[in-house]
Amino acid sequence: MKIETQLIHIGEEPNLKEGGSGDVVMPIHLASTFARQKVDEPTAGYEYSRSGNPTRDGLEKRLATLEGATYGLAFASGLAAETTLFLSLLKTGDHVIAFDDLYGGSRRLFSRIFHENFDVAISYVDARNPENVEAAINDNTRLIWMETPTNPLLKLCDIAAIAEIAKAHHLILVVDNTFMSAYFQNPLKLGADIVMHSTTKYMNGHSDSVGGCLMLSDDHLHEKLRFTQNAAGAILSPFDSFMILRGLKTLAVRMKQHEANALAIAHHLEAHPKVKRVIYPGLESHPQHDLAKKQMSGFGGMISFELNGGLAEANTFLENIRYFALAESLGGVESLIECPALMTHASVPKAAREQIGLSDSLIRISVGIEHVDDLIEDMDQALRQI
Ligand code: P1T
Repeated sequence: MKIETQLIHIGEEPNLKEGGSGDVVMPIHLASTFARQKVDEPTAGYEYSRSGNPTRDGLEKRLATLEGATYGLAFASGLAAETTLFLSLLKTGDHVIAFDDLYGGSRRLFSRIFHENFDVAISYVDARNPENVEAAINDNTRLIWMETPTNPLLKLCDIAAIAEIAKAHHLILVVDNTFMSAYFQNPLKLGADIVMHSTTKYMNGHSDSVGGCLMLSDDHLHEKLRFTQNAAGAILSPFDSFMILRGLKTLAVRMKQHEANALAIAHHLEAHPKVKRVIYPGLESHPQHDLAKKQMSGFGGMISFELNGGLAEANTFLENIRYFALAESLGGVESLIECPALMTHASVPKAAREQIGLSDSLIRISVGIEHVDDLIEDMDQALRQI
């Protein structure tokens, strides 16, 4: 089955068995608990909604299929998925290697909670070069955490090359695939052990649900994650499970349009005299354009750029843009714009931001699926105000 069909049918098959209502859309099962006949007899499949819920099950099944995984697990946010993963697979004294460019909230979770409170050591490395990952491995290393393309600088790491290093050293490789969605990149097929998404972004696609997920095929790792999903309880609600099942149905058509719009805008900005540099994996000027073509089937809808000048020019631009809402988050049908150093990545220490090349005036856009002519016209009028 092709992904366009999986997106619509997997996990949402009408129940035509006796007593089934045949809904063509997954019902929202709001029950917190499920009855049984006798205390010593198993239930009809569900006991308590933290442990398992039919709406969430449908979503988890679809999520697994989309990444070519055996198992999918859904959580209350992307960070809840990350927290569950760390709680399940690490203990005090363990060491994690992470890309030095990550969503600010992921870095805050790793450094401020797991490092400061639980003594998990974290090395942030420039993973564009896989040798930097290998060089950071020590006797306590357990896990490699990659985001590719990264947020917000759209740096890439070679998933297959890092997966080889992880295998050779018996380490778990996790890839945060949020920016590409399951439509444009499938890290498990490139050798990663676990894929993570903030479903808040492209997977749901409409900026109206917060969620996260993990997909994997290893039975042993799955057992640990499933145990913690229930034991720690950071589960996705039935309503949000329904929302993501609904949003996913259009993932393929949305991603194609996000990409087409982003490519046109990236080219337009690159040629604009008031723009200093444009970062988009689909541009030939992106230093890792060849790797992007190799491991992704599209380039996505995220662009970062800098204007000539500095913060004052960036502010004028942000104050005058109309169709791009000045807001955190990404991956929805509507275009969004933000300034990472002051917004999504404000929790990353300034020295760390400077080290990775994240300037205060960098602007990040999440290109929506509006008509691209309107978006370009809007950018041009805001640029004229500078
Ligand atoms: O917001 P939440 O659903 O908890 O997901 C966290 C997260 C994880 N990974 C990546 C790559 C992300 O971009 C995010 C959330 N990012 C934003 C809110 C943002 O504006 O970048």
